[in-house]
Amino acid sequence: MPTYYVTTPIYYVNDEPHLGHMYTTVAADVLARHMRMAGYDVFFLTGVDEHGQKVQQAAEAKGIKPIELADQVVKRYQTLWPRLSISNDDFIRTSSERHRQAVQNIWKRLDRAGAIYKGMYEDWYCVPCETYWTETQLKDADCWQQKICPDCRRSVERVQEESYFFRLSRYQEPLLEHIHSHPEFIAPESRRNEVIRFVEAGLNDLSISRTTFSWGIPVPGDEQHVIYVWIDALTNYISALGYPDERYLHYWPADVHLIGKDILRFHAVYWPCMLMAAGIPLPKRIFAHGWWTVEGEKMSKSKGNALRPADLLDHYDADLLRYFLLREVPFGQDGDFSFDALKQRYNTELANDVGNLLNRSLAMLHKYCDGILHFGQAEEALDRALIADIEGMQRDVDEYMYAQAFHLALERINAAVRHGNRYVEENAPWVLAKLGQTGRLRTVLYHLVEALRLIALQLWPFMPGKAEAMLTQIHNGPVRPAAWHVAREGGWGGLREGHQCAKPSPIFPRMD
Ligand code: ME8
Repeated sequence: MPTYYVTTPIYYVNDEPHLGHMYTTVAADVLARHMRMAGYDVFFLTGVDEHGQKVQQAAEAKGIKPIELADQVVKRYQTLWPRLSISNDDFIRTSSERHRQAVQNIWKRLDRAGAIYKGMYEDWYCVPCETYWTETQLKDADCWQQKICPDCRRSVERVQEESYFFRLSRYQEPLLEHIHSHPEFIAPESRRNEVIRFVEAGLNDLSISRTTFSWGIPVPGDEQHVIYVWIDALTNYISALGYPDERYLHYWPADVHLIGKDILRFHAVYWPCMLMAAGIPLPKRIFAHGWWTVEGEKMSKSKGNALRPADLLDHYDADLLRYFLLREVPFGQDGDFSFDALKQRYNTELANDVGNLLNRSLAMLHKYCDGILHFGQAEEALDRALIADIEGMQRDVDEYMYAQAFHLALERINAAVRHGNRYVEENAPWVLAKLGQTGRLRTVLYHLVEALRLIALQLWPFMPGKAEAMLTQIHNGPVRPAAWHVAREGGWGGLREGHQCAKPSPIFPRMD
């Protein structure tokens, strides 16, 4: 069975989960579910990033130990993800022993390759981003006067300490060569160009250890130093797979690392260079999605407008939130979360289109045929067009998923739903019933319900709960799509002659 490995970033435990964390994790879940259904042996990883100065400072501010803070916040993630139907196969904590061993191992491997040397770091550091900045970079970004971070625009601090360095500069040309020979490596295109420009401007060696705080993984053989949190964090993608044990190669290299655009440089520059130096294959693809604002404003703690998924879930269905996040904004672009837009999407696309198609189809099946499906008579052009569209939907959605074009996948499914509603109008089953054309009536109802079944199957990765509810009505009993494969259950004609469907009950009631 082919494998498919998808990851989310591991989230810092200095603060609670917010909308951005939920976004990447939902996208990864949709991909994982789709790929499992497409027949892949999928590994879907998420987790938390526990080390570093930022987490240590947040713990100090609360008067507790970093590990105590981590233990508290990790619970928030671990209780949140099931509420959002996240089907991750593992959850990595960077404070775990398996992770520590992997990080120290990769450090030794880099050292043996001659990619590490000791020196002095005398420049700037942004704690919120856990990023080093040179004076020149601050000046180039117009941040020198205020001494602020070019990325997050918060204060940077001066750091002067002994440090180990990674010979990043050595990998400038090999990295460019890799990016050019693998056009799919960084997506979307605009982000790829951004990385190329950054690398072409020249890579400086990277400071990869700190001595002025202690919350991290010690450098092997020099315990005064803790390993730079990004070297530590990036290694999660292989530590969770069992690295350095060879079994990590079952899923590695990753098929896609899903990340936000804020952490592109770490994933598309530092990580591949580290892997090249260590002689480990590079991930196949890195997809950097855009950022959400909320009701037109940047989310921030000080404004108090950071949306917390746990609060959203107290008021909105998990599936609706999942649908909205991936439907509203093309993956890769920035977008705005607003409650009006959420309601609008739901009422037009789910309540009116999908919900209506299911309700009216099952209601007519019960009214005219006691809820029993019959093949009816020979197919006509309208029926063949519907089948072709459903099969086209399956192919297109699959293609869009490989490109992480979630919004296009949903648009394509919605187009099939609209076709279904058009098919109802074109065939007017109520007229067929009146005219006593039972054969044709049965054909039409069969096509509607079968189309709905295959639409629900495509919707399942996006809205597992709602799609299961749809399938439960169609199948008239409990279903387990998690165990289904499109190649087996996804073919047209799966519903049998004489199959009894359940009575419709509203799955997408209108929201006011
Ligand atoms: O960066 N819109 O963790 P983090 C969309 N630990 N997505 C957003 C967002 C927004 N407004 N804000 C955050 C870290 N995100 C590191 C990662 S990986 C080896 C280490 C999402 O807790 C987005 O995925 O700051 C971003 O990349 C991630 O949250 C950063 O989470």
